[in-house]
Amino acid sequence: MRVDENQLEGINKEHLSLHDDTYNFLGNMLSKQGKDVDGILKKLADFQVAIPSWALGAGGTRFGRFGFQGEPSTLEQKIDDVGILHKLTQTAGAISLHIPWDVPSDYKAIKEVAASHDIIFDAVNSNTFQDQKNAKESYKFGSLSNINKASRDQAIAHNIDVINIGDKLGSKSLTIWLADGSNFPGQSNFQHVLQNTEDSVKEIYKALPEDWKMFIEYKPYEPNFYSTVIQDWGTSFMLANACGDKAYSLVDLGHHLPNTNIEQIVSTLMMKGKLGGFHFNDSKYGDDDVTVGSIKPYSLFLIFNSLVYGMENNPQNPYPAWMIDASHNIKDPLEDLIQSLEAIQEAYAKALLIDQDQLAAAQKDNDVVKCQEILQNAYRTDVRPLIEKARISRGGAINPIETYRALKVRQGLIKERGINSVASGL
Ligand SMILES: [Mn+2]
Repeated sequence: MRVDENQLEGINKEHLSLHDDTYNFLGNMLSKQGKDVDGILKKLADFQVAIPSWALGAGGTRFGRFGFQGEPSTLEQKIDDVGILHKLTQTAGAISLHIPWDVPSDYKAIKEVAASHDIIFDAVNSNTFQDQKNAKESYKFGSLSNINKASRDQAIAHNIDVINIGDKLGSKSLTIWLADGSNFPGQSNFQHVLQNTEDSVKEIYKALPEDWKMFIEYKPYEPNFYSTVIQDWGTSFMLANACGDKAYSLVDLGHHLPNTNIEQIVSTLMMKGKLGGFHFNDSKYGDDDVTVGSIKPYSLFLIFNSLVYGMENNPQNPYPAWMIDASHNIKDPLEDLIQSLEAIQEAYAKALLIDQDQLAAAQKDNDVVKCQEILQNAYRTDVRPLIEKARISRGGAINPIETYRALKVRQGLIKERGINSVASGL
């Protein structure tokens, strides 16, 4: 199933007059404020977010999973789904594979499918949070931190396999997230498990190709409920430093305790040149993994303010690898992802409207009210016509959700794959 270009253009024509009116109004207003509208449009059009291969089917909770009809059941079909997202939004030009859920059987064929959709392979993700069939060692009591050396060695070997698989696809980075930790006080020695983890990630780092990066993700709790070995950005940063220049921290928005100041963490990591990857989602309580921007859009905007500042002022930090890391329990996964992509672009566009020179001047004067006005003026601007403009400049849909529904994409997928297809993974 592919989006038909003629049909897409036909639907765009119906929306074009309203788009032109709203865009002209906004564009004129921003130009009068001295904004570089063309520069902002280019940044928006260039911004690409990877879609993880495990997010294209229905997610679930530990209480159950409600399937979604027409789910992709092969890696080819998952790439096709990202192709649909990319065609409509022009923002999803990459896929992030999860190994071993999505090991290609025919690398050449898989690369061709991706290229036909204009999609590249972003970071590859290892999995040492569950035992695979026929695995010799168990991760029940940890992987890279396990007190048992054989388990650690198996987890190290798996990560090296993942690098080799990614290398064949053109990926340039490995993301490590560990479920390792303990459920009860006294269960493990904090120093020993951290030392084991450091030794293990250093072993994996040795196998990293010269032009690759390694991202170390952190999370405060879950699946372990007493302690997590890589619990916060400081631990991740420390491990990345222990490995070397190609190792970085990865910030996942859901991996913080409530009310953590994530925008400050982003600033600190970028100042130190160590923010390598970034996972988008939203949450109310914990690692809820719901649609980006659905609960705390202002926080997302403040985080983007730090990201934009870092991208413009911290040449020591590489351009971050962006990915959506969300789960779709009750929505059509593709519609949910379109909503997330829009929310990301909206927060980015608003952050790009912040006048950094004015803000610096107000900070210098300790004019607290002015500082807040500058941020909130940007936040209160309805930037959607800018995003539409960036999207259609690349051949995308003016209104992706409406177009997805008008084209009856889900119905087409169900016809192609059946109502009972199940996506592998979560
Ligand atoms: Mn994540």
